[in-house]
Amino acid sequence: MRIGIIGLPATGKTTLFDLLCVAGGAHVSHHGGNEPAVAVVKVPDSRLERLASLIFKPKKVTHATMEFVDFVALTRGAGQGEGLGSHYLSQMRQVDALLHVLRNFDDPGIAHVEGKVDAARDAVLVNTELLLADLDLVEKRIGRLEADLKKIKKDEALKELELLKRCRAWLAEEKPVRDLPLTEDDQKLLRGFALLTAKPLLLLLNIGEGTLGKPNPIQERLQRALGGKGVAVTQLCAKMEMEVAQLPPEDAEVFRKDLGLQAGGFAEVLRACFDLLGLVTFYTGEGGEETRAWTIPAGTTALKAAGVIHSDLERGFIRAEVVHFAELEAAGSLAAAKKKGILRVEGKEYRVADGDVVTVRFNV
Ligand SMILES: Nc1nc2c(ncn2[C@@H]2O[C@H](COP(=O)(O)OP(=O)(O)OP(=O)(O)O)[C@@H](O)[C@H]2O)c(=O)[nH]1
Ligand SMILES: [Mg+2]
Repeated sequence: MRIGIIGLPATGKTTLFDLLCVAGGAHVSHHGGNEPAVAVVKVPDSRLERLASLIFKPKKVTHATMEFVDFVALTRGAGQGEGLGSHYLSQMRQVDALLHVLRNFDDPGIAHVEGKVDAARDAVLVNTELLLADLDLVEKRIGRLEADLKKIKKDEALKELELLKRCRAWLAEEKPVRDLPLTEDDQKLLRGFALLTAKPLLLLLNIGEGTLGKPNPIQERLQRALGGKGVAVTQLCAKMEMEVAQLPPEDAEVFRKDLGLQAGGFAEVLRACFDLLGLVTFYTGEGGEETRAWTIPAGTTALKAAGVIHSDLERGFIRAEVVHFAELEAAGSLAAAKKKGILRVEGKEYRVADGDVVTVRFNV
């Protein structure tokens, strides 16, 4: 899964990106030039660590990962092709979700492009640019389809045209496509366009050091104004989190308490991304070679989950042996879990749950 970090200039996008890299032990790839940097971040996971140290004692521990892209700032007009940010709109379409960093800290030394710090206004401003970018794309496609339809009438093209016209009307009312009621077929058809306002959106308030631990009325305001299906609001002090992330773990703990930082701000951002994308984690570890966390959409069947591990496991699937992490931890080992009768045998259609420890039995 790939998350695009977006926002106005100097809101803390790169500070957040660096935090994700440091705290998430990321491998960063930067192709130079004008390409945005991409970090493959390890998802912190205490269950995985406990499985490894207490149950499986493997040679290798592999965390689930999530990718983050540090995009160039968007500015007013980007949706209509102005500014540097507009060059990246097509790359922004390639991500699975958008993480919008909103400046919510005062610092007289750092100018705000819009003059004054106002996170609620910025949320709407960037939203509008995304709406305009989508509207532009939809209109261009409508134009092309109408030209084609003059030459030959095709049912598929007519269906697409009708759907795009619905999108156009919706966007023109300044409503994001994620809120447009769509059938599954419509969704499939639209997926190819990768509309920005159809993507899940995480609004992240980058709060000032002085407001740590205090209630933030803007968070609630944003939730009310923009919240809804596929939108989440959270907050973090990127600068302070970055400082804490660079400390040895023991000192970091003490610092967090003193500063009133919520437990693991970095982990919470990742948690919010997981929830927004409807993802869950399952684990494998039998055999002792590797204990590993895997990411799947909630509701994935055991057969498809097996395929995420390896296509051979899906092809030759016989059954899955499943026990939940908490039960396995209490039992102490897979053998003990089996003895207690809590190791379940599940078939292809079983929906893997968050925290399941799974062993796939398969024909080679
Ligand atoms: N006081 C304060 N300053 C912050 C905070 N987060 C970021 N900054 C500062 O804001 C400035 C901009 O931060 P960046 O992370 O570079 O912002 P950006 O959004 O990547 O900026 P551009 O890529 O230039 O658009 C830097 O000087 C940061 O140190 C914060 O939480 N509090
Ligand atoms: Mg930056």
